Amino acid sequence: MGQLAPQERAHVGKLLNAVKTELEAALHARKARFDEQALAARLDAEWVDLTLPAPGQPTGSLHPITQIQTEIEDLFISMGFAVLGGPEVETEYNNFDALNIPADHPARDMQDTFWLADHNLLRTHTSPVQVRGMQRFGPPLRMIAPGRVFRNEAVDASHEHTFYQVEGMIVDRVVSVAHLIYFMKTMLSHIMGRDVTVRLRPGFFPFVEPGFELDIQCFICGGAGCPVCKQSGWVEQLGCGLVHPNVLRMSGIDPEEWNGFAFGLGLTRLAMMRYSIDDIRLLQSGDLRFLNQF
Ligand code: FA5
Repeated sequence: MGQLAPQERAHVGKLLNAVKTELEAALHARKARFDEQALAARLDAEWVDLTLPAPGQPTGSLHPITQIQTEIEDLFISMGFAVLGGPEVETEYNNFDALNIPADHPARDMQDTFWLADHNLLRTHTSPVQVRGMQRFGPPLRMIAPGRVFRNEAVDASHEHTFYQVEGMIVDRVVSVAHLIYFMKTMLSHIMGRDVTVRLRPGFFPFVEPGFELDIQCFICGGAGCPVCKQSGWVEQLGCGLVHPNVLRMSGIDPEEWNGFAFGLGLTRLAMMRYSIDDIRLLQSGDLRFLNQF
């Protein structure tokens, strides 16, 4: 403008103003159109059909151990057993003494124990519920007791410090190892959904005599040997035996008149066998990618 002749300035100034106004108007108009288009696109994308049914909550499912526990409970109820519960904090007496494991007995070392104050402990097995069952109901008795147990041991692929067992017990007039085998085969075949082959090995538990470890033939390899059964063809499932007369006597039952069998099944290990889970730590990891599969 400075270089223009004074008489031209007014004219050019007016012209430039007109151009500026026109450009600004065009810019605003285009911006408004873009805004409109963006809004239309958003309304299109975020459109909600209020007539559709609501999507609903995603459903959870029962933990695999709970599923097997429920199946075992239903099976034993159908065979006339009561399902009993017991506290996870137990007395030393119920967990050990009443099961024929006195304070100085080396068998106490078989189960590394979380001790609490005043001769209490976190129960190391479900066997103290045998004691509670016998004392509460007396003979004849058919009971199972599923529950959580605790051991102060190093965790690895097949050992947890917190795991599940199912205890079982019959006290009646004439109970034999044949009865025991029948019930164990029935239970394990039911859970595995097929006939299982079992074998008994001598096993020491102070509360049974004779005592056994019961193995099932590995159904992952059919007995040929694989990593799950450590190439032996057999997998240990439970301890069992005929109830020791001292155990009956201590709970006020006359062993001359009554006898019985008892078993303690590792429920966590059974779940691993049924679902071919190769690491026990997965079960209590809380990992939804694992749990969603059940
Ligand atoms: C007992 O606990 C006995 N009370 C079982 C019993 C009951 C015997 C009645 C006779 C009569 P044991 O310590 O072997 O026995 O454990 C029983 C089962 O629990 C084992 O076979 C195994 O399947 C499981 N188990 C033991 N320790 C662990 C662990 N750290 N993690 C996972 N499962 C375990």
